[in-house]
Amino acid sequence: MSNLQENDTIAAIATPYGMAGIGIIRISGPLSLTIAERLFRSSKNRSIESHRLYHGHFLDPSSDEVIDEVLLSYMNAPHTYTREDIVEINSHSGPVLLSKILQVVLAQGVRLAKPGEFTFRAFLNNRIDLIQAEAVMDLINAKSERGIILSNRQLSGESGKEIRGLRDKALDLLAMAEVAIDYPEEESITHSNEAILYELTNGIISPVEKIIASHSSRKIWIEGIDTVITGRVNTGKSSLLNRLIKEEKAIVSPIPGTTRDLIETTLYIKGIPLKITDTAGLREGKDAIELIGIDLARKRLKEADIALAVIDQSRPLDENDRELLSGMDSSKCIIILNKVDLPKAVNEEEVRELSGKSDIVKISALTGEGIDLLEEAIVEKISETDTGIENHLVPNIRQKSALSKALEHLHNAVSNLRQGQPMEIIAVDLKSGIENLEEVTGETSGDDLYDRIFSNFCLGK
Ligand SMILES: Nc1nc2c(ncn2[C@@H]2O[C@H](COP(=O)(O)OP(=O)(O)OP(=O)(O)O)[C@@H](O)[C@H]2O)c(=O)[nH]1
Ligand SMILES: [Mg+2]
Repeated sequence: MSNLQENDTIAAIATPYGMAGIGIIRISGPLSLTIAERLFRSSKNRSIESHRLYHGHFLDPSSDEVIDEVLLSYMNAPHTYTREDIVEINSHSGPVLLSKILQVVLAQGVRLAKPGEFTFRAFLNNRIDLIQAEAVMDLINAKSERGIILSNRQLSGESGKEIRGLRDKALDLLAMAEVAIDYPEEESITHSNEAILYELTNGIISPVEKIIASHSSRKIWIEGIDTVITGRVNTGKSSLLNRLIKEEKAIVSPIPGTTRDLIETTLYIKGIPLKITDTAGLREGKDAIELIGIDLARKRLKEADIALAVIDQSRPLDENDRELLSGMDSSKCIIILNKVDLPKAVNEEEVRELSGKSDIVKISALTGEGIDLLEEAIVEKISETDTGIENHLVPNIRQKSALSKALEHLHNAVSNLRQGQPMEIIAVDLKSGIENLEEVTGETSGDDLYDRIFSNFCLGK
């Protein structure tokens, strides 16, 4: 763990910076109540009890001046977000006002909280596991209503239970393997080999595989599908972006090479969030800046979940079109023949031949013709990767990578068992697999856990 002290009192502004009706300052740690008693004067001079809301005034102790009229709550440990004593001050929200209140609080021997530190404490104090901690951020970042449902499932703790259940099964198998190591003469050993094999394959490996496969659903509902518009210069990529988002966001012009930067925005089609990016047209670049743009475009295309490859059907294919079409992965590509309002000059047969199994949709970005069909094609492409959500955990990249490592060890154990290798070897793989499963929930984790995960959280969360 990083050098964060765990027994000091921390505070942060928990609401976004800016002017609004209400802003919240959150304090967690042993000094919380003392601070509230020192800085808050309740309207009816009441003493502060836990889990109640009080109206009153927040004071500057150096002058005894009122800083703001506030509502204050105190929640004593352990029934709180962090499992420590917590005080929350609801004040008016103005940047200067909030930072003044925070400064007064900090002057009482309180440390400014780091991003995600409240949630980190909830994790350290065993109120939540790592999956739940990550789900908090998913919920805040959710890009769709279904994303909210998924995040809440993980937040409920069911996902952690599911993974711990699999870990416990692996622990049972390890115990069986250890018995076989200790009593090699026992007759029941062959029997236990088969039992281990069966349970490993059906009880652990198969559910882990299912969980890993559902990662793609997460991309769809929580993170947003990375969609890139690509194609040679002047084919109408920026016109298409504007048409899809119904806004003049990207510059459109008849001059080839208009777009150079990546133009990113979010688009919803039937409630599905897409992170869509318009890119520089592909050609032998004319100047250094355009070349940089084309490089960025190629890079983004490689990382994309879906590529919309735009061809201008009013012109014959050129080498840039051919190279693009033949290099496309048909599982993630939709070919768009644009400008159908103009006479056709492209050889459609050749497009089909070059693009293999990719879907082809004909549109006019200028008139809007065919855009509905394109949207349907996009939704269909996405649905191909949606696994439906049977299991509770829809893993993020970190969880998926730990699960994949577990899977590798479990597969090793299976093949070693089948080859009749000694139980000692099988036990080694089982142990590693168990460790990887525990990484998912955070039961075993490296020292840099805060830096890797929690430091990306919002301030005050
Ligand atoms: N007739 C017709 N013209 C179109 C259509 N789509 C785009 N255009 C025109 O084609 C030209 C290029 O459009 P852009 O959207 O800037 O093309 P682009 O692919 O982004 O171009 P670069 O950024 O230079 O690569 C503009 O003059 C558009 O008005 C279409 O469907 N029909
Ligand atoms: Mg453009």
